[in-house]
Amino acid sequence: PTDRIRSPELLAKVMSAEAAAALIPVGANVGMSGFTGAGYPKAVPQALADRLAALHAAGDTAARIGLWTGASTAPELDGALAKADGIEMRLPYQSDPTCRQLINAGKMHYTDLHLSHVAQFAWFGFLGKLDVAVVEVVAILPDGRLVPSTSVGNNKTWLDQADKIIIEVNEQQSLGLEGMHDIYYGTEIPPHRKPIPMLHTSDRIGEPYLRCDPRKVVAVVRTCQADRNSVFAAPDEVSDQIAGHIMEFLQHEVKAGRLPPELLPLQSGVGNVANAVLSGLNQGPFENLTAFTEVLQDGMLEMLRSGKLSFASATALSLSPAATAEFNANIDFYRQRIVLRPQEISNHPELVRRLGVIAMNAMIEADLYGNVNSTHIMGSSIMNGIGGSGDFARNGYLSFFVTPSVAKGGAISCIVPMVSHVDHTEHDVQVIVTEQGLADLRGLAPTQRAKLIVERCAHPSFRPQLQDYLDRAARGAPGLHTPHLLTEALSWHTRFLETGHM
Ligand code: 0RQ
Repeated sequence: PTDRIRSPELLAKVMSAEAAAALIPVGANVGMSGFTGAGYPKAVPQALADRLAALHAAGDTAARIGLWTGASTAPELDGALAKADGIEMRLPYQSDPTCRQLINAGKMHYTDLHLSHVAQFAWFGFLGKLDVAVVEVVAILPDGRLVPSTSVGNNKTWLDQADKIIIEVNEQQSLGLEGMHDIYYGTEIPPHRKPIPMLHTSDRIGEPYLRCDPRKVVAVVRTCQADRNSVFAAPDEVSDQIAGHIMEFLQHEVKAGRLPPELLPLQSGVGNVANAVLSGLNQGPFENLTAFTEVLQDGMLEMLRSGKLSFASATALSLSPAATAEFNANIDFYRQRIVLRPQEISNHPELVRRLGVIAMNAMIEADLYGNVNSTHIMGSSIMNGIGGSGDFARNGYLSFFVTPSVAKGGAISCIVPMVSHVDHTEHDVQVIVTEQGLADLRGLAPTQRAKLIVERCAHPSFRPQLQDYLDRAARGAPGLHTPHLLTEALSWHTRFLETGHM
């Protein structure tokens, strides 16, 4: 099957994954494709993990690489390299259980970055030298340009910056993806930056292919394996209640004239609550919606099919196996309605601000004043990472953060006196939603925010305790703008660590 590798020069570089992995120097910084389990290389990472494990067995226990990606990947990439203890530094986002365990055991470094920052930090030289790019594509054109796969992520930057390139051509990915991507090459480094010429989510401002210097390509590897494609659970009652509060609020905002009837471009994080909100929107009164988001989940495909959503811009697909089959079967329909962009564009603060994105992201906990922790359990253990939530939350027209009001069967309140780690400051958080209700914090002072968050969002089993903290802080704090009892502010977390209950 040579039809997918149409450049004779690159066809001559086809080799096994093992031979390709042998070309990656130990200690190299390696930029791999992959974003939320889509479009990641399937064979070279495992072969590299085997090679590093063999080096460790032979006594070279320090043999590792720096691993940079778009966002989270899959067991064949993060999982394989982490199990081999082959990662020295991981960035910018992960959600792999073995990675998480090593990071929290202090055995792997992890730099948790805003996803829009990654590409420019690489150009600025802030992350060190990128040595090798390993990128999955759908096909190679005769002139060496690449048809991107199910995610774009940072691939443009990896291909530009790396000295050596390894390409995986995955014959499992649909050739119908050709034409769905829009790779923008106009980003310059300050002081030469120009405005990004995009006014609507559907604007195409770049090229459908990734440029690639064939002289840098050291290996081409054939693969034939599907993306991770995890299944989403059907929305549970809590997710449905959260979605219901958001739907009611959006209708209220339209009535008040603060949102147009077709709303503004939607960004939604990944997970079950996000899918529940999308299914709420799919049954709701709004028409001609658009999305300017990172990841396209099953829910967005349903909305495109029903016509509720007219267009979606993202950097990656993250579909269940059933949705993938449906997507591939109707790819000509979806190509008219979906564009996949580099993540520096899908998450760009300039565009998020200009388009007026409605950001909806999940969190671990929020505090009485509206600071949000999206990444850390009990202050010190990483869960996943900030991902794109900060890109959208700070710059969006409206920013929602959602969570069930309690975790771990009610032992933990997700509304606490003070968050144990801050990802989104009170200044970036406008609306907090739990299954209990919704707190609209816009224009409120800290004490007004706190009152609303306790009343609307806290679980009844923790509400009196939170109110008591607020009352005592109002009497005992040295300042009454944001009243806190500093010796007590994190006592809910320490109590949980000591007793298993907040
Ligand atoms: O742990 O599975 O061990 O029970 O945290 O919680 O409720 O299943 O929620 O899967 O939606 O994840 C913020 C982590 C939420 C995610 C976060 C425990 C809880 C469970 C997961 P268990 P849920 P979700 C665009 C946007 C940052 C990136 C982002 C995330 C586990 O949404 O990573 O926004 N966001 N990207 O039990 C202790 C609490 C807890 C708690 C929940 N208060 N204390 N544990 N848990 N609340 C997408 C990208 O950027 C790619």
